[in-house]
Amino acid sequence: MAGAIALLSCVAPAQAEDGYELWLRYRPLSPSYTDELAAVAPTLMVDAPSSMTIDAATGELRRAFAVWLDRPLPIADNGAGLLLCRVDRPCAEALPEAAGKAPALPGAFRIDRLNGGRVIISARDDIGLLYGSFALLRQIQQQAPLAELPQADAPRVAIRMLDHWDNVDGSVERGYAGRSIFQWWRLPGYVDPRLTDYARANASIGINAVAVNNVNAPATFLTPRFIAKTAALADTLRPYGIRVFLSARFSAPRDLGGLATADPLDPDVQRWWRAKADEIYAAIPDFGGFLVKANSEGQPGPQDYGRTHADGANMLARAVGQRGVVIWRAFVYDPDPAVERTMQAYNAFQPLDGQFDANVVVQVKNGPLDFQPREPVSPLFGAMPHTQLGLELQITKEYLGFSTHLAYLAPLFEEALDTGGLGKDGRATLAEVVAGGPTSLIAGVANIGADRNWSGSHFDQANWYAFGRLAWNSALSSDAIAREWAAQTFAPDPPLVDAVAAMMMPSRQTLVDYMTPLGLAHLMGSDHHYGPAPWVDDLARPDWNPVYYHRADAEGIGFDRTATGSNALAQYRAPLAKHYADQRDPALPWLLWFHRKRWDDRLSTGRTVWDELVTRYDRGVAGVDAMAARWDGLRGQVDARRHGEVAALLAVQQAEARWWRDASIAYFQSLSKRPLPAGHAAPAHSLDWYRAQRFPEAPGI
Ligand code: GCV
Repeated sequence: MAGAIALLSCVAPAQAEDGYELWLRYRPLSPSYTDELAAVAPTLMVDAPSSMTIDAATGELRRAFAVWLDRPLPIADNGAGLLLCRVDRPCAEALPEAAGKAPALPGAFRIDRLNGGRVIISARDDIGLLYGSFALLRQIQQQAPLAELPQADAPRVAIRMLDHWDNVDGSVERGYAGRSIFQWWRLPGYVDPRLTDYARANASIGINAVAVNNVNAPATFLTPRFIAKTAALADTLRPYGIRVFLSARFSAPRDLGGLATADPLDPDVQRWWRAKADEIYAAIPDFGGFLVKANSEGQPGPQDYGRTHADGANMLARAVGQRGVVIWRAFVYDPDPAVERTMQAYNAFQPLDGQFDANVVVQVKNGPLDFQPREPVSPLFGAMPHTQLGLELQITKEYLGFSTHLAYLAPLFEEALDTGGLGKDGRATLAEVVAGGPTSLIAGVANIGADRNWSGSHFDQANWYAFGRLAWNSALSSDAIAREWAAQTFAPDPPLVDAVAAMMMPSRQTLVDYMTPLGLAHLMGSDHHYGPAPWVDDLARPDWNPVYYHRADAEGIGFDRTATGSNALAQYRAPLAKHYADQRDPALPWLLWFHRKRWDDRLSTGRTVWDELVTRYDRGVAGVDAMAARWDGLRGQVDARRHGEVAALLAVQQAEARWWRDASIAYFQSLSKRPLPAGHAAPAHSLDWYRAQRFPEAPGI
């Protein structure tokens, strides 16, 4: 009977699914592939000292193989089956010469097939065996030919981290997938079993660190009650190789400790933090360290006492000592709003290069502004050679349509990681700047919540997945990641995988086209960042207003950041500055970010700036329509529930892409006074109508 069910589910993918299992679905495979698999893995043998991480690895292998083989995978003391081998054990004699030799960050592994038969996963550490197990399962889920299993892999970056912006009350800042998964109120007594699934998912893509609370942090998270709660989380995540971090409020010595100051040079303050770190390490021996947002958007920091970011970071780093790291965010505002917004972080941090302790990582957002649909990279990546810089990406789509728009972010991440002209000699890519040492870091602001499907939409799971895969290995291509995700998430059926990848790959550019074409940025509604509001001009700081960024008027549009304007370009090293300054076709994505143009200036496309803008808005709308049509064509090939949920969100996106296009054109046309180019329709409503829209229910504030 079980066999009949297995066969059925191979041929009828229309079984209802809710997305909870993410990419770890382990559905039955084709009968011929299953036969081959049964021949190479009749049993599982483990040659490694017992540990919770080894148990996690064997548990995951047995969970998957039980489905594939339609019987439990027996654990054997010897034999010819699948072997998990720690290279300091006798099993290593069977391994190829290279195994365990190359120095690498923890987590490196090999998968070998000996004499064309037995599959061996080997590693120097337990976490490598867990990662190797997940890599094997990933290959099998895609029905990769068994001859293609052998591989050697190692992470390029030591700390591959999710930053949760989760609050004490269970809400999530910029969260679009429900409440916090951490359920603070029930901790530490009750740990939701879901957190083990969360840990499995993270480990399967190499994520090994988690900041569990919002960077806008109250000191509450440093109280004994919350340390106990965090310790319970750490216990659950530890078997999967995940260390917890806490966002720390810089003023905690005052807020909790009753001190009169939080001045980092004050001895009492330093003692308070050392005692606090000791208290945390007593409860969580592998605590990762602190993540800090200081002197930014109202958060306290060392500048409140006339001290520098380095003074603040080093004081905390000394409290943590050798036991962990301090991740200090470079997302800051200059107190003087007259300084051009995109230059502020560089101005604040570049002069501090070389002043940070060895266990401080300065975490820099990918762009100099704030997670826009497209930004140039932050110039800091080319300007702090004596500082360990970490990269911060945003997985939750604060500025990219929340969880209702389909936008696959791997191309955005890849574009940033592959940007060259950085590092100390101006010849490194961003990926190279951040890779390497024991405190190398790539962090992503999580898009995870208590929604059944974790991310608010099925396709947003791909952004979590792609983040982990690229943090592990930035050389992977977005397309390859989309394909392996689609095969595991839907089915390893090549035409289906082709169709899903073809939807995903252009989706971010499509969104750029209908929201922020040609290098425009920060045009979203105030506070919630939902929908278009390019007209907003009344917020307290000039650099909070969309009009500050697009600078459109009767004459033209765009921000002159060249030498005739703010000269932000000068913060980049020469080759990259030259690339960004280019105004010809491949560089058009940056055009209005760096240049101010007249409406009638002619571009390398042959169109005027005005006509090009309108053309791109319409290209974006057409792109969403194409995506929806492609998905419609997959009806019956994807289970009905997930198909219907994705289709419903694509319909929302179709409507909202039109809204973005129409509202933006209505506004810019009120300034340009130019007619729409032939063949492009007028906006559906008046500009006043768009300006009057209000969304008190929009999430994320
Ligand atoms: C956590 C942006 C977001 C804020 C966020 C901030 C940051 O401004 O809108 O919600 O705060 O970035 O990264 O600190």
